[in-house]
Amino acid sequence: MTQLTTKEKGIIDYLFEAEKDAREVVKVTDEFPDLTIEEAYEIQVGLLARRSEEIGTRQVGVKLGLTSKAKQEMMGVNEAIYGYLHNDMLALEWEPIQLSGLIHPKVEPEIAFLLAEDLQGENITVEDVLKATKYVAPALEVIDSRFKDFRFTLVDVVADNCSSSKFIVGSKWVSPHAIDLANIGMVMSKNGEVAQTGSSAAVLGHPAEAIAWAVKQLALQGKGLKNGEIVLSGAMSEAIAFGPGDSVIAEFDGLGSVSMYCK
Ligand code: 0L1
Ligand code: MG
Repeated sequence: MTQLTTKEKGIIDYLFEAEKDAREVVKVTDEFPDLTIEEAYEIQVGLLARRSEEIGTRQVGVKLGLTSKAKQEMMGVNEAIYGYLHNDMLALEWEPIQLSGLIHPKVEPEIAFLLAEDLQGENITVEDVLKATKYVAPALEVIDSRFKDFRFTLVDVVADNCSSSKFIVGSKWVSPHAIDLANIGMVMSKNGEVAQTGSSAAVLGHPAEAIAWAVKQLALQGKGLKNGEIVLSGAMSEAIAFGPGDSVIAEFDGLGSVSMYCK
């Protein structure tokens, strides 16, 4: 990791405390409008190192964000972003999500990839990703921006580890070669009512394409994905807000379903 500046250390403290206290804060660029995307990714790495030091968490995977054209247009950007998953973010279908530790959570449907090989390099292709993947599974990602009203710029959200909060992986895991990942339909319902529909095609045209993109970005920093890691490939529809008493289920063609319940 490169040496952090005093400004970056201050932002890391600010975001770490906001997550720990489940408290929304003013976005970083209000105070530092010139913060660059490179600094934001350095802050992100520092923030995750701080989590590991203070609460003993460790990296179990990577997540992609802004992988749909709709979300990119909403943010006025033409690139996806990535962040990291830590072991304490893994939630289970049969254990309720506690609202008390969260600020204003939303949930979105994704396809999770479980890797059985390392993936590193600037020329990684969709085929390389599929070859390195042992299983794909239905997943829900709970995003919980630390910023007031879920409003931020690209550099804010990158610094905030791309709003990462929790993720849940369903119990049906299948080989990526057993299914057409390019076009998986999905229906997400809240309390029995359809809330969103979507397709894996919304994820950069193919979820494995999103992962190949992330590997190329990581390669620029001499990093890659590791055997055993989980990768969330990006949302297949818009995220929906939830609160106490809500249950959400996402059903994927050929991949089964994944659900969560909030207490
Ligand atoms: O996982 C995501 O797509 C989140 C990316 C950040 C944007 C947001 O919080 O909606
Ligand atoms: Mg997501």
